[in-house]
This record gives sequence, C-alpha cells and structure tokens, in this order.
Amino acid sequence: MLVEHLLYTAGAIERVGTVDAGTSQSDHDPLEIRRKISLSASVLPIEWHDHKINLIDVPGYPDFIGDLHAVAQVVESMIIVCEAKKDIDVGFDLAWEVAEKHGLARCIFVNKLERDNADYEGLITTLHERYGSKIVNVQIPIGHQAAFSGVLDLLNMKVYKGKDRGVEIEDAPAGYQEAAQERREKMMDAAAEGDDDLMLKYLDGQQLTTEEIEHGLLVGTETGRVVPVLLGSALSGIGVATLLDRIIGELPSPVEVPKTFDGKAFSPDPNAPLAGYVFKSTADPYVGKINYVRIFQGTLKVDDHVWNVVKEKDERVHNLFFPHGKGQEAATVVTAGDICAIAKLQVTGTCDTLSTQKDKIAIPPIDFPEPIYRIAIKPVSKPDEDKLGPALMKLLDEDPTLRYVRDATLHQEILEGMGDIHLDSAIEKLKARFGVNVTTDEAKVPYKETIRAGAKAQGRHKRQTGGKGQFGDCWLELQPLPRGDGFSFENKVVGGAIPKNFIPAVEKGVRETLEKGFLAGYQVVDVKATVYDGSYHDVDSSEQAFKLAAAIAFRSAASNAQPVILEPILQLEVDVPDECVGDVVGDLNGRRGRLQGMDPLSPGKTLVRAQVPLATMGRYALDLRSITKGRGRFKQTFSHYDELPPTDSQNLIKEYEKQRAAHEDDH
Ligand SMILES: Nc1nc2c(ncn2[C@@H]2O[C@H](COP(=O)(O)OP(=O)(O)OP(=O)(O)O)[C@@H](O)[C@H]2O)c(=O)[nH]1
Ligand SMILES: [Mg+2]
Repeated sequence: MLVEHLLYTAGAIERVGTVDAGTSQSDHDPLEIRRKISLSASVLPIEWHDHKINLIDVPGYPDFIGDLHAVAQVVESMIIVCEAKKDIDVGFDLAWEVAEKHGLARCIFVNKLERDNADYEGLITTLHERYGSKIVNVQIPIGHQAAFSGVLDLLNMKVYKGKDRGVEIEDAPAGYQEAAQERREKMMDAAAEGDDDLMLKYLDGQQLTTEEIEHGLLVGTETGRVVPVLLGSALSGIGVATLLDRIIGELPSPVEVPKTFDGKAFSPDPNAPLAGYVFKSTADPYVGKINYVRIFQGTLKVDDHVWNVVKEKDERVHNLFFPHGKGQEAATVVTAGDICAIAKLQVTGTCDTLSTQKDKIAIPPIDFPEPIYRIAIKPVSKPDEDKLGPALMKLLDEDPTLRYVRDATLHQEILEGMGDIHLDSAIEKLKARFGVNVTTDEAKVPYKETIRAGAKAQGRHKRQTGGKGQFGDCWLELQPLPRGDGFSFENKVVGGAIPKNFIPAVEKGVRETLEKGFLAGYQVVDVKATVYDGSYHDVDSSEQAFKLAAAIAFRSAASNAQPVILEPILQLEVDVPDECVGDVVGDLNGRRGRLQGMDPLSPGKTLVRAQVPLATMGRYALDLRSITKGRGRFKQTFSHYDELPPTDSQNLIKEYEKQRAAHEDDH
C-alpha cells in the first residue's frame, strides 16, 4: 500500500488501488490478487523533484524471501516498512539482516499509525533497545491513533497535514514543541557525527542548517551508522510525500555512490565498460522470458550486442524497456544507476552479468538461502506428466529458492522450497500458468540399508521345466564399507568355477538387489561384495540364472551380516531469540536431535547448532514458527547417514512386510 501511495503522490498513477481489492500496481499477479500478499518483487519507477527513483517492492512473508536477497544485491537502500506496535515482525528482522549483509543504507517507515492499537512509542523503545543510537527519529506523529493526522518533521519543525498530493504545511502546534526539540537534538547529534566540519561547527555551539543536517544524515545512512525513522499511514497516504523528500535527501543516490562487490568498486560511470546484472527473471506466458537488469556501470542501448559473462555467449538486446509493475515503457538508452528489463534473450538468466566481450566484467552470484521444506508431487494424468518437466524448468528459472529433485530410489518427485505457502503457491502457478495438475504427498525419507559385519552365503537358482533348464550357483562374501563409500564388487573366482562371461551377470544381480533393498525396501549402501566360488551347467546356465543366484546369495548373506537401516541426519542451525532457546532445545530433543552448541549471535539472539534426523524434521518450518512466534529461523544441510534406532527400524521393516504381503495377496 505504501508503494501504491508513493506512485500516486509522485503522479505515476491517477488512482490509488488497494491490495485488498486486488487493484494495486505492485501485487498484480493473479495469484497475488487471490492471496492478497506479495509473492514476488515488482519494479516501479517514479519521478520526484527531477530524480528518478526505482522502487522495488519485495514480499515480506518469509516464504518469499528469495527476492529480498536478489534485490538487496542491486539496490543502495532499503525502506523497511513496519507496523506501529511494540513487537517487531519476523519480516523486519529478515530485512534488517539482509540489509546488513549487503551494506545497504536503510530507513524505517512506521506504518498504520491511524489504527486503534497503534503504539508508536512502544516500537521506538523496542528499536532503541535492539539497535541503539543508530535509530534516529526524524519525525514525530501528530495526533494519536484515530486522531493521527500528520507528521511533524524535525528537520524544519513543520507539520505536514493531509495526504498524498494534498499536503499542507503548518507550524508545529505548541503542545509538541518540547518533545520535538528533544528528538531534534538527538537527530542533530547523529547528523553531526557524519562529517568532521559539521561536528566542529556543532561542538562550537552553532546551529546547523537544514541542508547541513540532511547532508550529515545522508553520510550516516551511507555508512549504516544512521537509520532514520519516518512514519505515516500507507492506507491513507499520510507521510508519503515527506518520505519521497527523504528518499532523495537522505538515502544514497545510485548515480553517485559506487557499489562494491568482492572488494571491487563499480562506479556508476555511464562511459565505463558495461556491467549489467540480472537480479531476477520471469517466465511470462505471452512475452516469454524477461530479465530484470541493474546497470552498475556503462550504458546499454537497444540493439546492442552484450556479452553474457557467465554463459560466455553474445546476446543481442532487441527488446529493452523500463518495467512498471505489470506494464512497461520502451527504452532506447539505459545508463549506469538505472534498472531496466530485457525480453527474449537466448541464454541469459538470474545472476548473469552482461558486459562486453572485451571487458568481461563479472559480478558475483546472489547468495540465495537453501530450501528448508519439501513435498512430493505427482502429475495427475499423462498430459500433466508430459507438461510437468518444461513447466518446472520455467518455475525454477524464475525462483532460485525452489528446487526439484527426482528421487529414483524412492520413486518420488520432490519439490523443495522455503515453506508450505511457498510450495503451495508454486503448485498453484503450475496449474494457473502452465495448466499442469499435480497431487501432493509427504516426501518420503531416503533411508538406506547396510550391514555391520561380514558374512558369506551361497545362492543357487535351479529350475527344470520341460526343455532347457536354468542353473546358476555362486558364493558371495559381503563386507561392510566405511560410511559413504557406496558399493564395490570383486571377482575372486578361480579355476573357472563360474565362467568369466557370467561374472557380469553376478554383479548385475547384486546391483539390482542393492536398489531394491533386503530389509525394508531401501537402497543398500556401503557394502563390498566378492564372488569367490560357484558352479555352472554347460547347457542350463544363463545370465538370467546367475543374476537370480547372485540376488539369492546377497539377500542370504546380508541378513546374517548384522543388517541395519540408516537414516539421513541434518546439520541444523537455528537462530532464535534468547527467551525461546529453552523451548527450541526441548523441541529438538523430542526430534532425537543431538545438541552441538549454542553461541550468542547478536544481542538478544542465540544460534543453536544440532544434528537432527531428517525423519523428524518434516514440519519443522511450521513448528519453529509457532514455538518462536515467527522469530526463529533455521538453515539445514545434509550431514551424514547414521544408524536408525532399533525400534524405529523394526517399525519400518514391519510396515514394509505388511505392504509386501498385501501386494502378494493382490496377485
Ligand atoms: N489500517 C491500516 N492498514 C494498512 C495500512 N497499510 C496497509 N494496510 C493493510 O495491511 C495489509 C497488508 O498491506 P500490504 O500493503 O499488502 O503489506 P505488504 O507489506 O506489502 O505485505 P506483503 O508484501 O504481502 O508482505 C492490507 O490489508 C492493507 O490494507 C495502514 O496504514 N493502515
Ligand atoms: Mg506487498
């Protein structure tokens, strides 16, 4: 809603739409309209006092965090919008951390001040507690809750009444003078700190001019030492015009300030060699693929040849435009500092740098978070199955936080993402955009089977039915291999007990059994099989017979070799508020987690490290959210396979035998 009012106030649109009615410029995708939340970033340029401002609205919901990471790579500043209440939302923490990581200037816009439960001072207290003197009030609200009517700007001590384009400027009312002066002093302290000359003047007891204060604040936001706090109501448009002024006055300009990647500064010089970075791409069913590009240096013209440094390919820029939400405006020239979009490139996608073949400038890839949630999907019909692959390719291409894994051993197709709503909406997109219907199921745990001791066994396959019989006979020795070594096969048959041409069949019989498992139907790993003896029949022996004999020998030896089921263990890092540590650790114990350590992260936050079985982590994203009221976050990566506790093993085996029996009954 704030973006909508910024667009309207700046004259980019003639009517204010709303998120709730599905008429906003930013949330224009049919799925965004249906869900009434932002799902992906929208680029919305506006002009204000002879400056172009590229607003990029990113979703706030943690499931759609990918675009925040992508956009943070290409902007200078972040405006964090938060509600006027004491407790800060998760989205705020996420945005703050991403801004810190990318060294972005930031300001805070405190919203919803007109609401009955608005608690502006409560929020300010929380912000000061968390971030200290960085938090600099540059405005104070006039009127409380329903009576909220305007913004007192501490720069010029004027009150901005009215909304959007209809702002009237008045002198500050008497009752506000004292509180305003007190905060103004603090603002001046912060401004003076940014600049030595200002500091001298300030310490000398002289008054700083409005321009000097603004300059001091700008220097402060650039270095991250100052985070100005603005306020208003995005529903009614109060505070929006002053926000526009502040964006220009106090946030760094992309045509002045260089961006630094890996220690290399990119100065926004239009005459420097081209460096354009693709931070996002979308698969539009009509226009095809659209790449969104930030030009860090140089100039891009329509019909230019550019060099895709990552794909090492020349691309021709025929279709160049400035994106406006769902609309666009044709562009002929785009210079350093600006953002544009290019349609119909051949190979280019997210994280690619467009440069010249001579200069080959490369900007590092965006550091996207790893998926933490998984679900199995299954196409409904044959046509769905045929369309699924290409449709998924397009979805994955536009959303790097989405992942697709085909698990051959489990016969499941797994979609991985940032949370349940993320995966839900991906499945919705499959249907809405590509007409692909899928059903979902819980993702199975990829257990494995192995042995803990050596064992030997014979496998004989003999059959005499009418004419040619079947005969195969082999002795196998199994030995456990270290974890992670997989499988190896050795032939130690001497004296032609099994003719050489049948040995590959023995190996094949063993390998097929590895895939099917012998305990509970899971893949067998970390085993060495050695064939060392056997016998054959001149007429009746065949490859098929030796394959079957090997399978029999393997199963028989394995069941005497202290078999065990292995389960995948995840390395988990949970980032939680201190007051939730006890509950989070207790919950991990309940998941058979092994606590590895706890480290203070930032004031009030602790990093809990643990190893936890994947089998118990199915709903962790949801459960952690409820344990920590949304403030906990976690990262998980595969660590290793470990033995499953005997009772769990027995349950799996029983379940498998039941299924097999049912299957045999069916036949
Ligand atoms: N009362 C009140 N409601 C507001 C205000 N601003 C936004 N809302 C409502 O808050 C809800 C969320 O607003 P959005 O503009 O979609 O917020 P957002 O931060 O873009 O949300 P996501 O992008 O989905 O994370 C909508 O129902 C808005 O109508 C405000 O100033 N006052
Ligand atoms: Mg939104």
